[in-house]
Amino acid sequence: MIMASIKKRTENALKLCGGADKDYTKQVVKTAKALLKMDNVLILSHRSPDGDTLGCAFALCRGMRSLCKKVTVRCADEIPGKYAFMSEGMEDQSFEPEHFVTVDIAGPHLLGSLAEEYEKKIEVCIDHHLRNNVEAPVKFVDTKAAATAEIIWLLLCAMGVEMDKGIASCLFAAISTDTGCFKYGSVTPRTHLIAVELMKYGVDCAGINFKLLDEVSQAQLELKKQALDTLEYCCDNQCAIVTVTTEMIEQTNASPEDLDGISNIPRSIAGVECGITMRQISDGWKISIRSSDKLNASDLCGKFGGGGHKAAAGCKFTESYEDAKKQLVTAVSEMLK
Ligand SMILES: [Mn+2]
Repeated sequence: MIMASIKKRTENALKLCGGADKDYTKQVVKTAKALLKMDNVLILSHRSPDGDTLGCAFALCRGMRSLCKKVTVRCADEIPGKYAFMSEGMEDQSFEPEHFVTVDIAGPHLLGSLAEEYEKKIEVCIDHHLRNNVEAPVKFVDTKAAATAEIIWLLLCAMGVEMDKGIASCLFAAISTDTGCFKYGSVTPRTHLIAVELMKYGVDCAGINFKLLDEVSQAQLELKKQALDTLEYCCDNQCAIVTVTTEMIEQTNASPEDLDGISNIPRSIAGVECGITMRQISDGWKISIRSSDKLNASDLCGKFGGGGHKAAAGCKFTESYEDAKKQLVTAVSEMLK
């Protein structure tokens, strides 16, 4: 009887956002069922948290709490202040977690400092990244979802959670940030149809979009100014590189979230198919790639042990700046041939 209603609710939700085949429906039902069985749940977000991982975590947490479950969210890194609205009004719950769910996490290393504690305990993994290597008995990875939040919306509907403004705001923020305000190639009719459903609950869409996508701090702008001075071109101007050093970060007093947005700059230049941002970290260089259809960013980063999406991916180098750059540029020029 309960199973039948999960299936019915899943079908209704899928109908609202463009439909799906039998296998997909089954996957939603299976994952929703696994979540419904759990109590005392810990939802894990990825390190350097973004709008998607946090929006998913808090939406799922709010939804499962509304079903009278004990649920909380954890992340290895501090949650930037601009996302504070997501957990607003939520009570602290103290309990010993028994079940573990990851959202928007492509691999155990993305748990950051929490990896050791939880990587072997994950029961449900919900994600949309191309190369997902999380080990979990229930894995729902939909690489066609523009944001993991699209999947969370389906799951909450399937679970019979009553949507409210708090949940809808988390999910809208997640989708909007992961799609650059609905402008990336990953956006599908389903992305918009789900946003329509969320807007019905009075989400302050303009406010969220401004806060999360447009607003900059003075430190962020100052850092951007300095980073732009490092801009250089290669591969017949089809590749542009921006560098952010530790010195720049210290000098401008920029926080990790102030780095957001810089990685989109090189790719935004006309004629550039691959934008590279090289950021100095304690043990080397953290690379962010943004690319056009001409180059698969995930494949490029895969060559160096990283990964991500077709148009946005990342990897890390422990080599010197010049070495790292040389390896990257060689790989890019080969891929652009
Ligand atoms: Mn995501």
